Amino acid sequence: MLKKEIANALILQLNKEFQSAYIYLGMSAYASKIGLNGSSSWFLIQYQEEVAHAMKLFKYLEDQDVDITLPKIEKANVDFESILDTFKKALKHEIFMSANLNELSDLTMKNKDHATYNMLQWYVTEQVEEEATLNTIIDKIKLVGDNGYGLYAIDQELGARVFVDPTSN
Ligand code: OFO
Repeated sequence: MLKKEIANALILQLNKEFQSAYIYLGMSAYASKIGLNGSSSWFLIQYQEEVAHAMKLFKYLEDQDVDITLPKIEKANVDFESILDTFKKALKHEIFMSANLNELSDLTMKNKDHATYNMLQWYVTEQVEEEATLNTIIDKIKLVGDNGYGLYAIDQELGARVFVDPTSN
């Protein structure tokens, strides 16, 4: 049985995971609009990953017999300055998510809720990987600058990403 404060915080995190998915869907739409289909596909896979993050939390809340509520999801942006700006905003968002997950971990530690703390460490580790991946993409895009062929090559590379359910391991 979860403490009310922890159950409510997890419901908020569930909402943020769905919000993240929606944010990436917007980024996918933008990339497609400017003709970067590989980047668009990369963001679409990121959308699927975030839905998987949300569903892992949903399942945990169900297993803990929490009365789940589903707060509303805010409008997502579909306009960015460039693909570099899009990936920079994605990184900024993931840093925000990491901070949220750290706060949540602190809360479970304070409440000696070991089960929830353990469950959250999966997310904390996942965040390190997500931030590192985005940093690498941003560095590559910065490296090619205004070189259209370079950007095309990066876009092709991003388009090769395939969806692997991150919660399946
Ligand atoms: Fe990429 O944020 Fe979920 O956890």
